[in-house]
Amino acid sequence: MPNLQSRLVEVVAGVIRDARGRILLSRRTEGRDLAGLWEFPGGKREPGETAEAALSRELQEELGIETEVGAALIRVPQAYPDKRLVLDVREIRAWRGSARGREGQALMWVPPHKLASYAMPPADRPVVAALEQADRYL
Ligand code: 9L3
Ligand code: MG
Repeated sequence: MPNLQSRLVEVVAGVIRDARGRILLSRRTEGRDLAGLWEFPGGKREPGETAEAALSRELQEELGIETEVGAALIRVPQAYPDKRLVLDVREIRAWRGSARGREGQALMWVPPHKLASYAMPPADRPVVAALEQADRYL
């Protein structure tokens, strides 16, 4: 049974698109949890930080890009044995710089219809479903 008293970790992630409409995935490096899985880039929000500020900071640290954080796409709760995580996913409205894996991680620009074929952390799966839903009605 999930322990409702367990630690709550707030994580922010971004949907970053290039000029061709492809979406950026980042591969989690060896030696961390969920290593080898492809995720929407982002990381933990620090105390006192807004979600927007946290996401811009994480994307600068991990990818070396300046970003304008846009609308909320989806919020995914995920229970782990030792913690509860909430993944707060935002659209990136604009960005500049050239994205590179500044922490040794591989990056991949993926056409939206191919996102589902990448192995992802469980919290990122509903993000793909939300994007499919959104893109279908564009
Ligand atoms: N996480 C899941 N999906 C994502 C991101 C950015 C993060 N798109 C999970 C993996 C870790 C936790 O959130 O369990 C914290 O992320 P990090 O600080 O290890 O990147
Ligand atoms: Mg991270």
